[in-house]
Parts: sequence; structure tokens; C-alpha cells
Amino acid sequence: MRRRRAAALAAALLLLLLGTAPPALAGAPITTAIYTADPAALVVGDTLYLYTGHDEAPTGGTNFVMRDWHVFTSSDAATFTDQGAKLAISNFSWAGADAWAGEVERGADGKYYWYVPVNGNGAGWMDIGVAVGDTPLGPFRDAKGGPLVSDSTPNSSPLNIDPTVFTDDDGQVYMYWGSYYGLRAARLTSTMTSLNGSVITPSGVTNFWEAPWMFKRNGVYYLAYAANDSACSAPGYACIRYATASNPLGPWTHRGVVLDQVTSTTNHPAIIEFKGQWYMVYHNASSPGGGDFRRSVTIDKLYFNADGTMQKVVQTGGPVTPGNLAASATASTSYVSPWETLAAINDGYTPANSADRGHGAYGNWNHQGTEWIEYRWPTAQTVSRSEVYWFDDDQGIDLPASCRVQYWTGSAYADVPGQSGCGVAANTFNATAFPSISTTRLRLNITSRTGYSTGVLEWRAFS
Ligand code: FUB
Repeated sequence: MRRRRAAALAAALLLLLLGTAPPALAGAPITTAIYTADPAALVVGDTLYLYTGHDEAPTGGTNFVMRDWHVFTSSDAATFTDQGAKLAISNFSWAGADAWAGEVERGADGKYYWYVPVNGNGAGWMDIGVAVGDTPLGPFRDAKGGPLVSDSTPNSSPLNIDPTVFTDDDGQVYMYWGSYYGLRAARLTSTMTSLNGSVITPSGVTNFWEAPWMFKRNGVYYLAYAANDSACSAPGYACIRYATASNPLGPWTHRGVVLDQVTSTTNHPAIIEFKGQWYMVYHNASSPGGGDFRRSVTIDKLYFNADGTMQKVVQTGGPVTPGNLAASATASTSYVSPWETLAAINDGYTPANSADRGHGAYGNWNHQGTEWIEYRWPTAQTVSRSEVYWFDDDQGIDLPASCRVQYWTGSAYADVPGQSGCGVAANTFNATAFPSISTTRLRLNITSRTGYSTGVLEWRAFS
């Protein structure tokens, strides 16, 4: 036992000495065994539960085929276990199709209530039903025997889908839902199965389209939601905006975009703190064979600024930059200052400028001369382009004098033949193109200006 611990310590020390960056979050996506969508997240004890939809459309399908919902569990937010389909359309005798985006909330009675939009057999299209179970994994049964919200509910949404249910510190439960620009909210009774009072139309939720997710942090209420305005996404696609309020029913103040558009047209957030780290859980179409109706739930870390605003999520499973080989590489360096972060160079972040260390920065102060950063892959990659965003802290770290892209020939490092100039401009990605090489290691040699060290915010590689 002692020997194993010593070996682990030695390995950790070696990693530190080599300056090796950890791999990207493994939970992206949470599974490729099935297509999943519309995540909701819940923490119970030491476990993170994800309640997801299940996309079953065939390849090339042009409609949702969704019949049941799955539950995934994780103890580290990196690896997830599919606990199976724990709720299905067939659990609601009054519904016939469309197992869309739901959410689970624990009631004051200790039971777990799963709110889901379904296509009811009655008049109108989507209704919201509620199932109940004694544990977060169920078994779940219809808790009401009919819709909680339907088209006949006064002031209901043009499309009654995507419920998010939130319990305030005083025990009052709120439900937000809606689509087609129609956000609605209501209190729930303590039984969790009836609306308590009238349905309101919250104000201040700019460009709301669908998929609301409500939570509270440091006394502030947050509402994240899918918006599909042209300021944040391409036509037909959605980004995730958010608003904050000091009252659970608003009025809300729009705060900006927390997640850019993803590779699927729909976008759907769940934001949760688990073991001291905040996460954005969402879906995209990036898994093999994926598409708008064959989506995959994925997870990324989310960070708050000191003023309570949320930083835009870096989509490590997106990918934000299709084809960026850096995402699957292990980074190392000749030297990194103890207070800088080598992991910053391949975290997928797009810096706002060369001083933007919002997601950390690699720097080699107070070394001068030539230092290097390197990517290694377990198998050979075809590479024909490098893009580097330099870090300049206006102090000891400045833009470099020059750089060279090198590769591992199998026995030595050599300059990549035929490379175009290695740019040293600030506030942009500097691209170096070259005829394709096949290699397991790509290296960037960086030579400093006299009297300065150098740094990198992001380094991408493409085939
Ligand atoms: O999955 C079906 C629908 O697509 C959801 O209810 C919406 O949020 C969107 O993701």
C-alpha cells in the first residue's frame, strides 16, 4: 500500500516537473452508447444525477423520436453511469408521444418529482406531467393522473414544455416553463402536483425562446435559457443567455450569454454546483453519427466572476473549434512559472485579447531565450496548421521575438518543412501553415525579446 502511494506521489511529481497538463474533462459527452438530450441535474449526497431525454431518431431523421428518459449518475462529474430508462411516455396513460425536456426536484416529503413535457392525447399539443419516486432513481409513477399544465391552463405558454422547478430557502416551490418566446412561471403547492395561484409572465428575460433553468447562488436568483436571436447565434441555432433577479418571480435583468451556440440547433442548459465546482450541462450534435435529432449530453466547468456574473463556458466537448487536435493532446513544456497554468493552452478558450488570462495563461517568467511548449498524442496525427495566441502581461512577459514549429520525426525534433512565417502579433491567433506532416509530437519553440519572458494563452493544431 505504502509502495503504491509512493509510486503515485512520484508520478505526480514527475508530471509537475514535466509541466504536463491534465486531459480535457472526460465527461464530454457523458455517453456515446445512446443519444441523449435536454439534461437536468440534481445533487443528492455525493452523487450527481443527470436526467436526460433520449433521442432515437434514425440517421438523417428530421423529427424528434423521444419515448423515454434516462438517469445517469456520477461521483466525479467526469465519468457517468447510465442507470437506464427510468421514466417513459407509457408511464402517463393520458399521453402518447414526445418525451421532451424534464427536471427532477426533491419535495418537502422527501420524494423526487420528475416534471416532464409530453404530448397529451387530449386537445392541444404539449402538456406538463409529473411523476414521483421514493429515490432519485425511482421507480417513478404518474403522480397526478393528468396534466399539471396544458393548453387549457389560463395564461399558459404557446408551447408548454421544458419545466424547471426550483425550491427556495423558505420551502416555496416555483416552476418556470415555456417555448415559442412564451416564458411562464407559477408557484407550486407543497404537494408538488398542483399550481398554487395564477400563471405569471415574467419580465426582463430578453429573447427567451425555451429551456429555462433556475437556480440560486449567494442570494441571487439566476435564470438561464435558450435564446435564438441573431446577436448570439446563427439562424436556426440557439445560445444560452441568462438573467438574474432578487425575487424568484422577477423582474429579471438580462446579464448576457453564458454558452454560445452548439453544434445542434437546439441548446439546453442545466447549471449546478457539485463538490465545490460549478458545471454547465448541455447537449450538442458532436458525437459520431450525431445530429439535431441525435444529440449528446455533455458537461463543462462553469466559472463565476467576483461580481456574480457567469463567464462564458468553454465547450471542451463541443468542439468550439472543429478539428482542433490540441483538445486530445497532452501538453508539456521546457518551463512554466509555478503560478502560471500550462493547461490553459489547450482548454479550448478563445481569449478576448493578449492580456486575457480569464482561463489562466502559460508563462515562463523569468526565463529568457528559447523555451518550448509541446503537444503529444498517443497515435500519429496529420497536422498542417498551428495557431497560437500569445500572452502579454505588460510586465515581464512580452510578445516573442520569433517562433518555429517543430515536430518529432520518430528519432529527433526537426523544423516542420515549408512552414509559413510564425507570427508574433498581439490580440489574435497567429497561424502557421505547412504541408501535412504525420507525427505524435508537435512543438512550438518560442524565442523571447531581450529582457522579457514569453507566454501563451491558447495553442491550436489542425490537420
Ligand atoms: O428535446 C425536445 C426539445 O428540444 C426540448 O424540449 C427543447 O428544450 C429542445 O431541446
